[in-house]
Amino acid sequence: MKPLILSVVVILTQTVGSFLVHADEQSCKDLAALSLSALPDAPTQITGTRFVAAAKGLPAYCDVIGYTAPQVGVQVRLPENWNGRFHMEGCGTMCGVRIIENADDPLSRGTAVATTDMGRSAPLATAEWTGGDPDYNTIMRSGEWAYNNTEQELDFAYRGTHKAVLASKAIVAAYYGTGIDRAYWRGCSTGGRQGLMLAQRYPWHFDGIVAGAPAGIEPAYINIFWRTLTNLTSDGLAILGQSQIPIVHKAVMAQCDGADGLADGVIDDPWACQPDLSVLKCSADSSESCLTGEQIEVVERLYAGAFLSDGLRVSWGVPKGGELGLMRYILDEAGARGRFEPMAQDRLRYTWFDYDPGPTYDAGTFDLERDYPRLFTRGLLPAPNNPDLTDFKRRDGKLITYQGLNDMLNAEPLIDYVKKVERIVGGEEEADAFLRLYLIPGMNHCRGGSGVDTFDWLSEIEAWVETEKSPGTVIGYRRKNDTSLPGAQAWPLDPKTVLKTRPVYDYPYTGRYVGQGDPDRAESFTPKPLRF
Ligand SMILES: [Ca+2]
Ligand SMILES: [Ca+2]
Repeated sequence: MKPLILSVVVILTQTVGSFLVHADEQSCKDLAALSLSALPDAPTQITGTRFVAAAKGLPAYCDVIGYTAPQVGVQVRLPENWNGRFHMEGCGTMCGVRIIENADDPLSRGTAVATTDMGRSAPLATAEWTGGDPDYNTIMRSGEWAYNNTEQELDFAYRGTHKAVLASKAIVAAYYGTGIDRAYWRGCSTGGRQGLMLAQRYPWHFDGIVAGAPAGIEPAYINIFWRTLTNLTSDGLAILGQSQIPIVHKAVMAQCDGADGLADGVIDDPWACQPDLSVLKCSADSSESCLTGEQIEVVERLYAGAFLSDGLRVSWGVPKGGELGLMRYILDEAGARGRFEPMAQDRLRYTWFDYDPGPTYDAGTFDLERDYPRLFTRGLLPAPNNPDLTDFKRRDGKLITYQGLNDMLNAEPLIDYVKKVERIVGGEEEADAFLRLYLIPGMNHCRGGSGVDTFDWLSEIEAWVETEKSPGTVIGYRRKNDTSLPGAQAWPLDPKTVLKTRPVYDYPYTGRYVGQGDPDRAESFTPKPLRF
């Protein structure tokens, strides 16, 4: 191995000499000739470079695309007047795309940014095809790529991200001719999963990691199809209808929203809310906005979560206040044939069983008792559930994780995970030195919902890593007409675009309205312990 490593160092050193620290058109053009074929563990091919002039709040930068073996797509943007930081942006769902614009905010600050497709790319219907936004969803939510494809599943699980980090860092170092000062990861959902996986498996890659709503800590997160499954009769017909979900939500909000001190559409502590569902029950003279006894039993099961017959919990319940998220899983009206959310169906067909049952598999045939224990070879591959972060801590790494309390992916597995980390590193105080968990009332999966959903996590993690200023209470924002992607907004926010602010606290606290003052202002809230 030694000669190979040495030869790469020589290649990099030679290349470095011909590049300038500041980006310019010629050095960007020259970068296309950079040979990284001998980069250990990540033989890399640059497939294109282009120099982009300063515009729209972004500095001039060199845009680089390429791949690392076997076919992990990488994109890197190298700004002029580089600040020495490297930032990598996570992906979402089943990835397969590179949405590097999500890292525009660090790029605007002079940070070199990168992202990866996690080991597979598919032809993207770009804006020219759709007449609007690129159609990322079709690629990101389809699972056919994983059909009998262990290599790419391994890349999706963790190897692809690791290789993309190696490739991106090598490109940054070669271009600027000097090493990276600080490296940061940021992502949510699958991006949060990537972040935790990096802290667990490759603790030397990043100094600071922001891992939002990490997917799959609960291995083979069956809630994405079990919620459909538990709503089916033995004939496969939907019991609770989609149009009844808002009725349930309204009843829960009526009982729990104001009970936390402020009727603002947000339940501050979902675990403190124990709604009386009998108010929903149809009586002899009731209207359409009521439920049958059988439908109320479904709602009770949905809140309780899934268990095996020996009492083992295998999935968590719908968060109180987050009921509208069920409309993704209960797609049909009562009595109609129940259909499964397509990505949930694909997970079962192509990613979780030892032998992919393939395109004809019907999630409706899943038997919890028989089939759940069969998901623990492949289903565990992408699970970021190793709580031993000792090495990441020893390297002085910092980790911020967060999740919305209305998230249908459930905050409970993340809370459990953080508690396990605390035990392993020697208690809460030791964990406090490198780890923060924020739970955000009213927020859905990564963003949206009825609460605040916009945070400057990046400034928090950079300050923690670089100045030892540890994050305390963090201010969340809800913006007017918010359609932009997470991370793409410029900081500080224009106050004219802010609808309201609220503080979020390190776990186990939620915010409670103090009883006076503007309920849309962070100053009007005080911490209160959550019931979980
Ligand atoms: Ca409330
Ligand atoms: Ca497979």
